[in-house]
Amino acid sequence: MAQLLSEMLTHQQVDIELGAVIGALADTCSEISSTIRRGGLAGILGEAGSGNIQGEQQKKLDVIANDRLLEMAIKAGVCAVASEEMELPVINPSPRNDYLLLFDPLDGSSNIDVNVSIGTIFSILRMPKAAGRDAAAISQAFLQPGDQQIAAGYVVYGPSTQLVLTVGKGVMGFTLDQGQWHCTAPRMQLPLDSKEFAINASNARHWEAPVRRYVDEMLAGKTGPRQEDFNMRWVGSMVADVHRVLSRGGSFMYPRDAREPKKPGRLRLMYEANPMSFLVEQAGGAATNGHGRILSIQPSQLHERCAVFMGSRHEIDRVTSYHQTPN
Ligand code: P6P
Repeated sequence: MAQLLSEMLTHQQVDIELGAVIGALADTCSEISSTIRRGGLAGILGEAGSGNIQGEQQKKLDVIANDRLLEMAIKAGVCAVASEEMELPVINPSPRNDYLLLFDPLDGSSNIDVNVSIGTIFSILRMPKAAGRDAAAISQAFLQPGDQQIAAGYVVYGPSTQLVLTVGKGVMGFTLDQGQWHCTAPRMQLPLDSKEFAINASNARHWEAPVRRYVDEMLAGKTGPRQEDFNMRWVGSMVADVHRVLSRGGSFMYPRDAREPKKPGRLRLMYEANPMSFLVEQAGGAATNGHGRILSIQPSQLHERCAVFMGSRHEIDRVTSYHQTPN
């Protein structure tokens, strides 16, 4: 019989407080899953009629998921919460631990109304011991490199609802059944090589030369320098694409491009790229911004963005090396 989330957390000797926060988060995602599955019947599709800090139109489910996760986090006693949907962190008036929780409550929400997989992404940091407990100090405390994460994961609301989690001791996968999370993948490992890549190819004319070279060589297939045929996927939901990469290998890319040259990329560092990079590295893969490890980036703003290349190590090493060689 597959072990439950609580049993796996005990088995991995996870601190009881941290286990309690992860358990509460997983339970809230179970509730979110039930709401999503009712779709139009629950009156939760469509726009919320509000915008977020990213300048994006919020979907009703963005707001519902954010509010439920925020309520959970405050009850679980975390020190403070940051979200893609909230400009500023929310500081817990009655913290019971020194965890900082960050999340993208519903990633890929543009897919909600067309019934394509979406997900919740989360990252857990710890308040530095020396940091003050005033609002300014707590807000500043979020700005830690991804290597400082003590836990990270996502829940993908797909044909089945799955939780993929790391506490720094490998990557575990769980499947939801009647409110319980059953461990169905005790140790997810990324193949070093793959013949599958994910990128939004409609942006090709805006890519930088190293990205164009990397993708063109794969498109050339057996007749080109790679002498292999490749396959392409693009769901338009990071959680779905990265879950496929973690499950069977491949590369997931969202490079910076010329559309907005001042922006380092589209995806957000703190609650998208960092948690996914922690998972990918823990599963034996690699994750860079084209020039260095994503987990080494020192953030300067809570909602900053970065370029993302992550997946099978040999593929990410290759595309990153192309950024090192002159045009
Ligand atoms: P595009 C969803 O909005 C998201 O942030 C990621 O989940 C996804 O990988 C990406 O944007 C899709 O972007 O430009 O293909 O719509």
